[in-house]
Amino acid sequence: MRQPWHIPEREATPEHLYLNRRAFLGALGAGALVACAPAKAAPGVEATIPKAAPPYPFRRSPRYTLDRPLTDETVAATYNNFYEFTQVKDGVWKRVGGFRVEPWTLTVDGLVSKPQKFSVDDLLKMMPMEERLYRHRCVEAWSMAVPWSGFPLRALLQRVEPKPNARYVRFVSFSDARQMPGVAEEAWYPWPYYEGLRIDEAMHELTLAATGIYGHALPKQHGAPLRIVTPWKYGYKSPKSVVRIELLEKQPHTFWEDLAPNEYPFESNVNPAVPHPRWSQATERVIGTFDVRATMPFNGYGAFAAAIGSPTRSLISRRSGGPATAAREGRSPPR
Ligand SMILES: Nc1nc2c(c(=O)[nH]1)N[C@H]1C(S)=C(S)[C@@H](COP(=O)(O)O)O[C@H]1N2
Ligand SMILES: [Mo]
Repeated sequence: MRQPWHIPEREATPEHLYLNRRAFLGALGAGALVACAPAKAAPGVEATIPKAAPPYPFRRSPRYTLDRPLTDETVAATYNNFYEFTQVKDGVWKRVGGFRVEPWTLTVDGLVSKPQKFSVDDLLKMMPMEERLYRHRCVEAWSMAVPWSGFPLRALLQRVEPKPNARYVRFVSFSDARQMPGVAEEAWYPWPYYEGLRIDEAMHELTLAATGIYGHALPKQHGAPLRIVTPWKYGYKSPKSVVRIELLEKQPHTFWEDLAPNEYPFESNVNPAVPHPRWSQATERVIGTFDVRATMPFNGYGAFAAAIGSPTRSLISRRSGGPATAAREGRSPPR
C-alpha cells in the first residue's frame, strides 16, 4: 500500500516548477536519470525506523505546503545532527540502539500555575495531533523537507497556564552518558543540550512539538520521543528528546550560544542576507539530491508572521529590515 506521505511530486511542488522539471529531466535522457536516482538505503537503517501503528498517521494539515519534493525517508534518517551520539551525521543512526525512549516523562514547570508531568501517550491522547509538511534548514547550509507528526506547542503551554511574568521558554534534552556515546566522548560540551524561545515564539502557530515523522513515531536519531520544531529558525533551535520545558522571566542561555555567541545567537531566524561568520547562508544543499537552492528569509515562513498581529516582530529580525520586508514581499499565509 502506498503510505500517505508518498505524495506525488506535483502535490509538493508548484505546477510550473513540476512541469519545468519534467521537461528538464526529459531533455537529460535516461542515462542522467539513473545518475539522479536516490542512492539505495544504507543496510540496517530500516531497523531504526518505527513501523506505522495507531494512533499514526494523523490528518495532514493543508495549511503547510512545500515548494519542493519531500526528502526520502532513509536519507533523512541517516543524516542527522544529534551530538549526544556523535558529530558524524551519517553515524548517529548506527549508535542509537542503547537509547531508551520508553517510558518517558516530560516535565513542564517554572512560571506556570499548573506545573505538570506528561507521558508521551498522555500527549498523543490529549493534544490536537496533525501532520505538517515543513522545510528544515540547518545553519550548516543543508536542508530537508519532511512530514512531521505533532501538536502546536502552544496547546501544551496553555494547559499549564503560564503566569503573566513568563516571558521565555527553556527546553532541556535528555542526557545520559551510558545511553548516548557522544555525551561520554565529548564530555567537554555543557550537557544536557538546552535551547530556548521567547514565549511569543513558543506560542506561535508554527512551533510544533513533534512525536512522529513520515506517518509513524520518531526514529531515535530524529529526537524520539518528542522534539521541538521551529521551521523559520536554524535547526539547532529545535531541541531533540526533550525532558523538560521551563517557563522563565529572563532569557535563558542556549547550548550553542554559550559555545560560540557570535555564531549562534539566541534568535537565529533563517536569513540568507546574514552570513554565518565562516560561510554564506545565501544557498542550501537539499540533502539526498544535487539541488542547491536559494535560501528564503525565515526559511519561507515569513508570511505566517504577518498574519498573527503583535508577535509579528518576533519573526522579523532587525537585520532583515523589520515588518516592512514581509509586507513588501507581498506574502500572505495559506488559508
Ligand atoms: N539534543 C539535541 N538536539 C538537537 C541537536 C543536537 O545535537 N542535540 N542538533 C540540532 C541541529 S543542529 C539540527 S540541524 C537538528 C537536526 O534534526 P534532524 O537530525 O532530525 O534532521 O536537530 C537539532 N536538535
Ligand atoms: Mo543544524
